[in-house]
Amino acid sequence: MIKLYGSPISHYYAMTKVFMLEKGFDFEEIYIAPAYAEPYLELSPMGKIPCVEVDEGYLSETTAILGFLESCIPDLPMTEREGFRRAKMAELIKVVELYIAIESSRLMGYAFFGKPLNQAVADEVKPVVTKGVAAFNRLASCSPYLLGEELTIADFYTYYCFKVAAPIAKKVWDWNFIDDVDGLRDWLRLMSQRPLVKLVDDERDAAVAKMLAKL
Ligand SMILES: N[C@@H](CCC(=O)N[C@@H](CS)C(=O)NCC(=O)O)C(=O)O
Repeated sequence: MIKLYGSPISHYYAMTKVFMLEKGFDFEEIYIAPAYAEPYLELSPMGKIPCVEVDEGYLSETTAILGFLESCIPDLPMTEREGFRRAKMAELIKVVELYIAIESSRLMGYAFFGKPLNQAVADEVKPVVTKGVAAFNRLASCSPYLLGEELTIADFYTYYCFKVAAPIAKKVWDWNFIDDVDGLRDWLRLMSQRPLVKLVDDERDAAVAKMLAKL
């Protein structure tokens, strides 16, 4: 059986778990925090969560994990099948990852964990995220899903990245970037109403509340 390593606090873990549930995988969850020592580096060479253990070996990096899992159950497709559309899906995911998620996460300590704001970082990140959101607005159709009629990996990936990036932008720059993307609020509502997304969101909210109570 596939093993999913990580913690429900992680939004990357949450998107992987939701995807596995939506695809109908049978899997076991194994709690682990990010770790930068052996033996975990054997599983996840950057020490990050999540990672999975499948028959063929260990796999880390969420987009790689989702891509592999998608190929295991092709009869419930969550990837664009036609080559160019598949590349457009990858383009959208890259924009979210590189210019919105990773950049805004540099301010996570301030937004969520009471650390002081590093104004220099905030000033550096804002123009990148601004361009990222504008690019996302060009690429995403939100009618009703990000790439149109079909639900794809991009929907799960973006939903969880934005659940973290949007509150960061609000706290740091008082900027509600969700309102800058046509149809995004309706898409967020649509995604959040999926029963399996609700389930994983509730688990993550509870785990985050528990962690914050300990700080
Ligand atoms: N690029 C990685 C990012 C995963 C990631 O950043 N996970 C966080 C938890 S949400 C983590 O492990 N943080 C510890 C670290 O960055 O060393 C992926 O796509 O899986």
